[in-house]
Amino acid sequence: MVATIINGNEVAKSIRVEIKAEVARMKQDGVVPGLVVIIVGEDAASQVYVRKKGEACVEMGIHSETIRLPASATEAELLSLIDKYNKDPMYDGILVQLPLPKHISEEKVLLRIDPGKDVDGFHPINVGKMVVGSEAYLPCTPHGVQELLLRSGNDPAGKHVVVLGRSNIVGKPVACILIQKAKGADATVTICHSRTKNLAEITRQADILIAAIGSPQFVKADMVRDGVVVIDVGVNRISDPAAKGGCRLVGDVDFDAVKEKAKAITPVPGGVGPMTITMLMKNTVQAAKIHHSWKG
Ligand code: L34
Repeated sequence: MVATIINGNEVAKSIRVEIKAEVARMKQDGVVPGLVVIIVGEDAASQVYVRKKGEACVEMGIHSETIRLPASATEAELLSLIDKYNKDPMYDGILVQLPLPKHISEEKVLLRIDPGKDVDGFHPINVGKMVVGSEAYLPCTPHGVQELLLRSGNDPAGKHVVVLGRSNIVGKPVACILIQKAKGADATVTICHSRTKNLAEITRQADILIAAIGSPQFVKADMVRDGVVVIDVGVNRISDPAAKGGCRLVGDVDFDAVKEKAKAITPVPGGVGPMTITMLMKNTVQAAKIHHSWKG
């Protein structure tokens, strides 16, 4: 079997058309969604992602501001900046790009964001709501993965989903979302990680394999069964003398080999990444609707 390529850029584009139209209608009623993105330090990949978030806001008609703090910024400075935006009614969403420098506590920072403005869905209140299945801002990458599955015709209901990775940003929440008794979920989920024994035996049982470990081209063809659907969340830069700039992006999956066996697979770039940004736009618009009691 040679896989269908799930085009994340195309799926993201069609969702953005919906979001943009909705923002235009909100603006007619004087409601302008606002997002502030805070980045600390110079991490090159984070800079790219944050730039893309700002560009997407412009495209959607969402008011946005990006605050860049030096890596030397203190935890207290960051916390007081969050306090300022918690109080500012211009902003419906606050996002602090991760990872943070080591001297700043991620836990403290995420707790400080008003849960009603937590468009990343990382505040423990929103994580708790997600776990019990009540209405909450869902974390952007896991929610994007779910949308990609649905919009590519791969409903996870009743399927065996194997998740590689147990991070708070992707592995744990994606598993949590897909086991819910809900439309677009209802999967049987296995989570694998660095201490899992007989990993390939488990991944070969997957109907849907979600790779989120941050290890370039880790998933090889002999680790999947024929007809698997593969969602590759990894974004890794590897050196490649043939590529312009001397490096290129690859996922956590050995794409060229695995696509020969899969039914469908996401590429990197152009798979999950654009969906992450799009779900952030969706959450920001949702926050504005709630803050302004806008019913449409
Ligand atoms: N707070 N921190 C917070 N929220 C998030 O949702 C994120 N994440 C992850 C890292 N830290 C975060 C992102 O924004 C990962 N992530 C992210 C966002 C966008 C893209 C990838 C990861 C993306 O647009 N990827 C493009 C390629 C970009 C490139 O050229 O480097 C793609 O097509 O995959």
